[in-house]
Formats: sequence, C-alpha cells, structure tokens
Amino acid sequence: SQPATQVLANTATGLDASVLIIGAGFSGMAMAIALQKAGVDFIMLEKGSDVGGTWRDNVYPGAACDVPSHMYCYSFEPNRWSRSFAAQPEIFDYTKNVAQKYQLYPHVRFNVEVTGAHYNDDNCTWQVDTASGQQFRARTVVSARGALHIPSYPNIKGLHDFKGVTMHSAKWDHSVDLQGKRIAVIGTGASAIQVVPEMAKVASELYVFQRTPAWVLPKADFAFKEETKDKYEKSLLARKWYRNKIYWILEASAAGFVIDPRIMKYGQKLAYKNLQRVKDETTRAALTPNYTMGCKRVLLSNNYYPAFNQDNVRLVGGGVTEITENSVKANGQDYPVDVIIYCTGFDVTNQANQFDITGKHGKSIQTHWKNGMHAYLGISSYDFPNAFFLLGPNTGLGHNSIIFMIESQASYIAQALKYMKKHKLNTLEVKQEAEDGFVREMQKQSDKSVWKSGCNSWYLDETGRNTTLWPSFTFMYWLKTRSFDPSRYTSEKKLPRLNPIK
Ligand code: N01
Repeated sequence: SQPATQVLANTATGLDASVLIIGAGFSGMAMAIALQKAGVDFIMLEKGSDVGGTWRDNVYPGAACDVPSHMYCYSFEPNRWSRSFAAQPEIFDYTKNVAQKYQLYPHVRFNVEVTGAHYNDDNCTWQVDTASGQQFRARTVVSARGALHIPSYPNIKGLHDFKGVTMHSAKWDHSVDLQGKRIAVIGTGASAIQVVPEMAKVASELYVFQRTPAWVLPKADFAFKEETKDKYEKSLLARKWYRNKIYWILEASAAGFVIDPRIMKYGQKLAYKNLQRVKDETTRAALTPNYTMGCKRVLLSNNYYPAFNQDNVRLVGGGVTEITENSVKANGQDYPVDVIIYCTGFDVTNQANQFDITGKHGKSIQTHWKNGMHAYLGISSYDFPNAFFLLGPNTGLGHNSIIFMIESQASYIAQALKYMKKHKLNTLEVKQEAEDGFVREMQKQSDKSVWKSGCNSWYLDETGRNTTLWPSFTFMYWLKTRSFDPSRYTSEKKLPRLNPIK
C-alpha cells in the first residue's frame, strides 16, 4: 500500500533533508506529523518494511495493549476502537491509517537499518550510516528507535544446545504448527501473560517457567457497542470526556508509584482477589508475588490465572538452570519439550551499545553514558548538538500511556527546530548544567519511587539507578516540555559550506 514516490534529497543544500528521523513507529510518526505542522522538511529511515514499530513486530498470539485504547492513540487522531483494550492487529492498522492520512509513506525509506550516526564538527551536520552502506546527511537527527525492540535472551547454560523449535515473543514464527506440542514458556512478564493462555489452548503439555511471580490485576476488557463507537466518533466532547476520565484515573494511580509505595497495598488487595481464580493452592502460593506491587510492571489479564486450572498447564517455579538438547531443567528436574518460547523481554538499559553515535569531537554515546543513560528531559545531551531522542532516558512509563509522553516530546522538538529555523541557527546544543541538573532531579525523585522498593527489573541499570522511567506524574512532564526554553541551550549561527553528497 506504500506509494512509490519518495521525497527526494534537497540537492541545493547537499543534505538529504533538514531532519532525519530514525524509526517510523508511534514516536517517529508523531515527530513527522509535528514537523509537517512546523513546516520543517524531513525523511524517516525505517529498518522494517512498514510503519508501526513494536505493533508491526510483536505478532505473538494474544498480543494486545494493556493501556486503554482511547488513551493509546494520538490525541489529535482518535479512532473507532472496537474494544476497551485493543489487540495488536487493530493498533497496527491504526498506525498504517495514520501514516496514509498524513501522507507519511513518501517520506519513509523502508528496509533501511541505521547502524550509526556521526556529527561532523566542520559543517555541523549529521551523517547516518546504514547496514547496506548507504549514507544520509541532515542538519538534525531525531532518534525514534523505541526502547523495546532488541529481544533479550537469558544467559542460561546450554541455551544453544536445544534441538527443537525456539522463538522469542518479539520474533514470532507463525509458520510453526504448535498444535499438540510440548511447549515451554520462559518468563512471566507482560508478554508471557498474553502468550500463556493462547499456548494453553494448543499445547499437549505447557510448562510455564517462572523466576519471579508478577502482580496481575483484572483487565476491564470489553467490546464497545456500536452506539458507543458512534457516540465517540461523532461527539468530540464525549470522546474528550472519556479520554480525560481514563487519563486521570491512571494518573491518580501514579501516586503509589512515585510518591508513596505504601499506597500500592490497595492494588495488591485487588490482585490477591484476582489470584483466587487459580484453584490449586500450591500453584496459587507459587504465583503470589513477594515484592511491592509496581516495582515491576503491573500486569492486566483475565485469562492468565485461569489457564493454570487446565490439566495440560503446569507452573514451574525457581527459575531455569539449564537447557539441554530436548528439555528445560529447573529445580533439579528435567522437562522434555518440543518448543521453547522466550518471553524474556528486551535489552533496554544497555542502549549505548546498540547503536554507534558520536557527537562533537568524535565523543561516543558510550563515553557520555559511561555512568548510565541520561539526557535533558530525556531529549537532549550536551556534546550531541542537533540531536534529539524520543523515548530517551527516564521517559518510559509504568503507569500511563506512552503516547502522552511521545506527543509531549515531539511537540518540544518541533518547537526547538522551528526556533533553529527562525534564527537561522546551525547548531543547538543543551548546556551541561541543564542536563546535570535534570539527572540529579531524576535520581532524587526515583529514590522514593516504588521501583526502588527492592526488586530486580529492567527499569533499573546494573548499579540500581532508574534511567528508564519517568519518576513523576505525566502532567509534570507535559509542564516541563510544553514550551521549548532556549536559555537551556547554546547555539551557533555560522553558515559553513555544505559538501555535496557523493
Ligand atoms: O519482558 P519482561 P516482557 N530465567 O522483561 C524472565 C512492554 N510490553 O516482554 O522477573 C528465567 O517484563 C523475567 O523474570 P524476572 C512492557 O513495557 C507491553 O514481558 O526477571 N526467567 C520476566 O518474568 C513490558 O514491561 C505490553 O525474575 C527469566 C520475563 O522473563 C515490556 O514490554 C505487552 C530469565 C521478562 O519480562 C517487557 O515485557 C508486552 C532467566 N534467566 C510487553 N531472564 C502491552 O500490553 C528473564 N526472565 C503494552
């Protein structure tokens, strides 16, 4: 469905575009739409063959969103959602429809995997390298790569010895027939609780290998009636009221995450009640978490717990110790299986090693982040002029819709670029004092959050610092990013000659 015409290089300046956006998922698309409005030209580089990012890639059975659908969409582009929590195909379709409506497809170079981005001190531009060897140049680069896209596999003895089928939740192979197979699911996080009920329907034997039990709340998931869909489609007021209601309910729950974890005991009561759906007492006890709710992501499901009441489903606690040619070992026991499904999450806190970025004077992002990831507002880093991150350090969420954060960031960056254009600036670089101050603020706020209440999670880095999540209410982030503040940045006006692209 993608049009063949592409937006062509700006040969007058020798640049491919003023702005290169890396990634065409939810965040890259929001950025592109914000730039269209701001009148700034751009192109997008996308490693996949369509837009949609995580919702294009995560196609495992049961994949759905655990944020209400009317909150998990752009505020400026509502949708006639079929249910209160949309499933993956509907969200993927939504992203494609938005891309069509805003005519983003001609701006996207598909199947272009970016391997690195390098700042050129001489002419204040960014050169972006790709896996195919093709290079792109722009005044500004925006990383919209998303945080959760590099599958993480556990460091278990014998991992590569297994002779059966292996899959990761984020790399599902639908050509494999799972009917009647003995299946192991490793992990019990957000992906696993959606995969497990689906595997329970087809497996002859399903073993769920759990290292840490999760807090699971019931999910208010239902199909919208046609009249409700009509109402939200026709009435802007009804839609806004509904969206705002959800927003403030989620925001109120943030108090337990970021102000006082003791508040989480009310949620825990609800989750205990949900857990009673598991009939077997031993299984129920093994599924009972032993840390404060919210320390790891709170999960929502109506069919995860009931799956354990099926005769073909067995919970194996204690973590996996070894994988052999035909089995998974845990607690000294051997569990022979045909298929292993890794629901073991993503490589998140080590993002510096995933992408080769060098800023001023060849400084690498690894050097900049040697003590952990950080950026001013999660968006800008000193020594990396004309570069912006979407969903950068400390802007992930554990309690509300990430689309809210994305829109705040896209609007802020678009304002910054408009400012550059208006003042004919060649560089815009955040001041070190602004970034350092922001880092101190993030760590201070994180210290009282539930994520520091004593559990291991992908939210914390190896030194125990929260460098991934926004440790406050989301409206506070909106307040901080609402208007671009040039006093936090330095800029240069020199106009170097731009070499033509070879
Ligand atoms: O990954 P995870 P995920 N041996 O990292 C276990 C988003 N998301 O893909 O808790 C045994 O949460 C690990 O155990 P433990 C969402 O932001 C959103 O499920 O570390 N087990 C854990 O149980 C989410 O937070 C939706 O002890 C091992 C699991 O693997 C993020 O994606 C849906 C192990 C990993 O859980 C990641 O979720 C799905 C080992 N060696 C995902 N290593 C929505 O609905 C790891 N584990 C929007």
